[in-house]
Formats: sequence, C-alpha cells, structure tokens
Amino acid sequence: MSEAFPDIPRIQYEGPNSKNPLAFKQYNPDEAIGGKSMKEHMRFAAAYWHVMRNPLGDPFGPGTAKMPWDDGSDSVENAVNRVDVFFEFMDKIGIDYYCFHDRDVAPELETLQASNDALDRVADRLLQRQQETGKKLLWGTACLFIHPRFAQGAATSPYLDVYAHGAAQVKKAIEVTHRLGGLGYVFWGGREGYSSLINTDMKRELDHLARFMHMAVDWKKEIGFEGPFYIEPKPREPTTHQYDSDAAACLNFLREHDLLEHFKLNVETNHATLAGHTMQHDLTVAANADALGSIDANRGDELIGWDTDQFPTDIYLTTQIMLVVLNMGGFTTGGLNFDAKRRRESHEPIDLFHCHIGGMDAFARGLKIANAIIEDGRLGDFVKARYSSWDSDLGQKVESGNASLAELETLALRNNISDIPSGRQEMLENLINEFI
Ligand code: XLS
Ligand code: NI
Ligand code: NI
Repeated sequence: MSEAFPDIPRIQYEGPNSKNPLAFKQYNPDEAIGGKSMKEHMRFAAAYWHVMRNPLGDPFGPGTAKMPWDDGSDSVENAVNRVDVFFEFMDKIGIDYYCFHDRDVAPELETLQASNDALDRVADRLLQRQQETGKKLLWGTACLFIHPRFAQGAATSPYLDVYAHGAAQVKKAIEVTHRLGGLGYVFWGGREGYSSLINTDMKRELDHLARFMHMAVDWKKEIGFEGPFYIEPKPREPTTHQYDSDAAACLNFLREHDLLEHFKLNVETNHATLAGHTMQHDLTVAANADALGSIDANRGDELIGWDTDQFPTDIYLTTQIMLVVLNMGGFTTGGLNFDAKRRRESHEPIDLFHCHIGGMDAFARGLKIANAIIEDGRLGDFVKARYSSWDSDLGQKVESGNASLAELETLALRNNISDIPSGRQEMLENLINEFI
C-alpha cells in the first residue's frame, strides 16, 4: 500500500532551538527524567476515533477533514485499510499505544452478528499490525451513544431490548480488547443520564447500571481478561445530567454498588472542567481513592461551553497533571490518551501531526517542570510543615480515630488562638513560576 502521509518523515527530537514545526522541541522519548524515560512516564496513546474517524464537524456545519485514504464507505475493506493508515501515523509520530471504540474501527452493519463479524475481521488486521510494530492497545471501549437506539441511554435505557443490545456490544468489545492484549477497558456512559426527571426513574436506572457493570466484571473473569475497567466521568452533554458526572460521583456509585475493587477512573480534562472542577481537582480526588487509572489528555475552552476536546498546550495544566501522576508513583496500566481533535479549520492531514507534536511537547515540559519541583522539595516541605501540628500525640490520636471531643475541648480551653500561620499561596505560586 502507498503511504498515506508521503511527505511526512518520522518526527524526531531536535531540541528547544529547532524551528522545524515537524520536530519535537521538548519530548525526547529516551531521555531519563527522575530515573525513567520520558516515554515510559507518559505512555502516550492516540485515539482512533479522532485520528481516523473525526470529520471535524461542529454544531453549525459538517466535517472539513481531508482523508484521501478513505473511500467514505462502510465497507470492511475500507475499515481494514484505515488500520494501515493509523499504524503509519503512530509510527511517524512515535506513539506506542492506542485506544478505540468498536464502531470506530469497524462499521455498524444491518445486524449485530454482521457487525461482530466485521469487528473480528478488522481486529485480525489490528493484531497483525500490533505484532509487526510492537504497538499496544491501551484500552478498548464500546460505542453506546451514536446509534439512535441509544438515544435514551444504553445501560440506563428504560427499554430492556436496548439494554440487551448494549450488553452484547460490551461483551464483544471486552472480548476483542482481550484478544488484542488491551491493558484496560473503558466505560464512558455517553448517554447514561437523563434529559428530564419528569419521565425518569432514576433509582431504577442506576440499579440497572450497577447490574450491567457487575455482569461485565463477571464476563471479564469468565474470559480471563485481567486489565482494569475504567469509568470515565463526564457531567453533561449530551444529556442534561450524566450519572457519572465527576470523579466523586463515580467513586460513590462504585462504592454503593460494591464495584470499587474492579474499577479505576479514566479522568479527562475537558470533562473535569465541564463539571466545574479543575483537572487537578478531579485527578486528586481519584488518586486519593487509589483509583486514578488513566488520563484522557485534552482541554476545553473557557469561552465555549461544550466538550471542545482541544489538544493540551497549556504548560501550567500539563505541570499540574504530571505533579499528580508523579506523586502517585506513575501510571501502571494507564497512560495519556489524546482524546483530542483538531479545530475544524485545521483540515489537512499534516495538522494531525502538528496537534500531536504540540500535545506531546506540552506534556514533556510539564513532566520536566513537575519533576524539578518535586526534586527541589520546597513546595512539598511547605505542605508537610503546614500540617505538622497533626504529627503531635493528640493529632495522631485524632487521625487514628482514638480521640474524643472532650480531649479536644481540653486543648481548646487551654489554648487561646491569637494567630494562625499564613497559607502563603502567592509565595508558592511564585515558586512554581520559578520552574516554568
Ligand atoms: C467523550 C468521551 C469519549 C470517551 C470514550 O466525550 O471523552 O471519547 O473517552 O468513549
Ligand atoms: Ni474521553
Ligand atoms: Ni470528551
């Protein structure tokens, strides 16, 4: 097959002084930062749906993306052909992992059986290309949100036959993920929520969702898939309210339904911000519960109120993300998946390279800065010192659950609090800027 990107070389690291737009200025895959190579820290993944299938439409107009390799048909041949283009892309950009939905890689055909067969044929090709190149599947997932049957939800649909269709798709998608050696499996509840409570039995829908997840756990054990399941929080859009609205809501759902040991979270920047949180907030909530599994790396736009899925370019953002990742000891099965798309105006194939180069370089800088801040130690020491009164005997008694209000009262009666230390927020902001 002829190349899809004939004019684009393998993207190389040329260092910060390079003026070559098709080179990395910061991301040097094999360079060690804090004892580990940059590429091992990041575990970058490309999203099949954005790279290969996103036509770049928006709510006011159709797609603009030029995809000369794609014949626009729903044929399996076209789908198989796209796999080769995708692997050429991954090779040239230097990304080792990828993620997909069942319906991105293979077409939805007239019957579920026909769609399953098509998926198997495309999976054959994916497997072959993985074996030839050493690329790996970071996670797979099922698309339970595009087809009109899912307009009122899938695992929370009011209709049993729709629920069953979603279940069958998830069963198959887990099997294909397993066959491809996938490291994890994602549940993003695309339409698991409601547009109005007036016609919704919320309790019943959430119970059904929990049963759905339990059956998925049973199936994963049955077939021997060992990777973690991830839930990807998102608050709204397309529905008014999504049940997996943020990290805290997901963790509560998982605890309430006895699912926490089987799941971690896949936290996405633009979803955290739509939920009214910073990415750092939602990552911290997940990490504190020992449930930060993977990251969908993108960003929103403060001036646009939807999931614009832009490529991350903000060094403060990537620094904050990498601080959380480093402080939790790095990724295990997860990674940084670019769930991000080019702007509608950036419709040429070469723009696929520009956007990923920018995202990878932004994360490389974030990693270097976060590592330098941790090695410097002043920020960590300040936070530690701020809580040092808890290291006293009484503090330890409280933290271990062995103190009483009466003991605290004794301390309070003895101490007249005349002053408390400054939180030094601005001093610490200045400290971070020393490194940026
Ligand atoms: C959409 C989600 C989706 C998930 C996978 O907003 O981010 O792309 O990552 O279904
Ligand atoms: Ni996502
Ligand atoms: Ni998203």
